Amino acid sequence: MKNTDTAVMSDFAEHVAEGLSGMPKKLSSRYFYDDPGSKLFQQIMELPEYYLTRAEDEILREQSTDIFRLLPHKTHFNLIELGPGDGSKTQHLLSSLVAGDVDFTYHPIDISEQAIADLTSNFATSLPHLRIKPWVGDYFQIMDQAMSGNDPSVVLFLGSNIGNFEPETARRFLTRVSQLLSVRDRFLLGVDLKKHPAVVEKAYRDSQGVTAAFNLNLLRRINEELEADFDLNMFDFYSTYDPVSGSVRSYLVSLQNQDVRINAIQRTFHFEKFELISTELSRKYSLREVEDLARSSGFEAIHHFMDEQGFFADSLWRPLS
Ligand code: AVJ
Repeated sequence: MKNTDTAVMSDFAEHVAEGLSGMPKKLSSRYFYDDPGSKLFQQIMELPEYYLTRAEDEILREQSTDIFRLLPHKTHFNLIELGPGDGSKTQHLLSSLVAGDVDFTYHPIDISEQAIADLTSNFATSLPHLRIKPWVGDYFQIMDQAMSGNDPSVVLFLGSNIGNFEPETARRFLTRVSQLLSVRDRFLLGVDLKKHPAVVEKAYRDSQGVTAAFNLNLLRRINEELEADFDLNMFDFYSTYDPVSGSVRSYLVSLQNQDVRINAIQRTFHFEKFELISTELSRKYSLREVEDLARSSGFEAIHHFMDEQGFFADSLWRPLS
């Protein structure tokens, strides 16, 4: 391959080349969310085993006035959401703020242009009075711009998306957020809590195989976007939960000795029979760990809003300086 070709390689191509060259092989769940992947995730949210979405929905539906009461702002503020997806997570909170005549502008920020377009058109119908300024791009660059005026901000990072980060990466990410915020700003973090391990295990190994399809979709995406020849029948999905660390780890398993060609990067990769590709971390925290995470990233946890079963927390944080 010529150097000029490498220079124009997409992020995705580069990621795949690097991830499949390493030992052990890995691919990041960051790339799960192309259009078919986002549809599969929407199906996951409806699964009886996937308690996360319903638990957080319950919190944001039943406690949005309590949440709002703890926000310091009685004048116009920016409500900035990192990675809103299709907006279904935030719908309840937004509609109760709109119904309460609260003065705010909603700034959804997503890396997916499609996600932002869908969310914007959904909210145009369901919440016509919502003042919305949608953004596509890098969270930190855009937060900086969205917060540039004089108004205070509330930043949302919901849905246990933080769970996809290794704890150290989570801390670095949250520290960067705290550095952008001032003392009058607030941060609301959606965290999936440690609970009976059997409940967690089932949520990531559903009986309909949607979670498996969600992971396998990554190989289909590589086939389509990078001209590869993964045989999806020759890979399986597997996940484990370690209740001590709170880590659900997901994998694709090669079911035979096989070679896969990826034309776009002009590489062939060998997979041993039963070799794993690591795909996702979905980390669970205890409330103690949430508070430690807040403190070690420049925040203080003010209040944990929880569902009835204590499965999930939306934790409200204030920056320390
Ligand atoms: C969207 C990252 C919160 O980790 O629970 C669902 C994605 N993976 N089932 C999660 C997911 C498998 C989900 N997050």
